[in-house]
Amino acid sequence: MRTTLKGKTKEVIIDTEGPVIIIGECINPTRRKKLVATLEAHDFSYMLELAESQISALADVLDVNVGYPGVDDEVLLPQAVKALQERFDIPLCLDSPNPRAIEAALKVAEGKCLINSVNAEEASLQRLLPVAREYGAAIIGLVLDDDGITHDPEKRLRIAEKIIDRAVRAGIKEEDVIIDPLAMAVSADPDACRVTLETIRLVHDRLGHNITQGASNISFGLPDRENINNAYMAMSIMYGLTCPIANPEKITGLVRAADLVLARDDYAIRYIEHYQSNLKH
Ligand code: THG
Repeated sequence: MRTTLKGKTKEVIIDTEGPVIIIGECINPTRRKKLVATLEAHDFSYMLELAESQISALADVLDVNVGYPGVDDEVLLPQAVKALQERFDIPLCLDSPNPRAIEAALKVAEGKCLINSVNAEEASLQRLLPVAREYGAAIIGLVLDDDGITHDPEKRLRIAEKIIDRAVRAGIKEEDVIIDPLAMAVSADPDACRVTLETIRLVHDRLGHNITQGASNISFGLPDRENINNAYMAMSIMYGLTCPIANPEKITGLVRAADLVLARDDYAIRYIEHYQSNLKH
């Protein structure tokens, strides 16, 4: 299955049969005090620097999250999108729990964005599916519903099916629904990663949709997070993860290696390209 996203002109295809696509996570105020401080001053230069460095590290899509307590992201998210699109031709993933912010950003965005995110709560489906349809956006569907988060992978699969079914009935193409299996901290629940990996396998095998997830959520609260993230990322890709939201400076090498060993990189062309681009920096 193929999901196409677009910047102003540039198309990115997320293909369940193709190489892994990297959605850069770094435009996110989590632990980035400088981003909050500069955005509060309506200064987008640091955000643009974060975009630039992620693009150099081979991000294919940029996640844009400008939400923090006290901010009106209905105003800030569209401004951030405009500033990014004036400089860069890379598809954007609009990351906000506020549907009004998503809608305001889609109004000014060029190309075809990814909405991050919709879930199976009735309010979310009713509010966001018509918006996605109106602006021709793709969506990330988080597998939680009005009963909350289940720890049963079969139930998470059924929630994914529900989101896809409702999206298609709202006029969205099936391939424009990317499923998020809900990666959560393994420090809080020893079973968290196993449940999510099994969900990835089920969604891949039975539905064949593209799959995303936050790459570093799982290691919150633990030391030496990169080892945990890398082990989990490799297993997730094996099971069917196709477009992680991650820090490209940390993940691209692993992603290229995973594509190579899974026979998605003939003659190691992309692997070597990344190695050489690293030498230049
Ligand atoms: N699924 C979907 N969207 C998501 C997530 C998900 N969006 C948000 C989040 N999870 C993914 N994005 C981030 C962004 C930053 C960090 C983690 C996840 C992060 N930042 C570093 C830290 O906290 O140590 C700081 C910056 C850095 O050093 O890179 O961890 O799961 N659909």
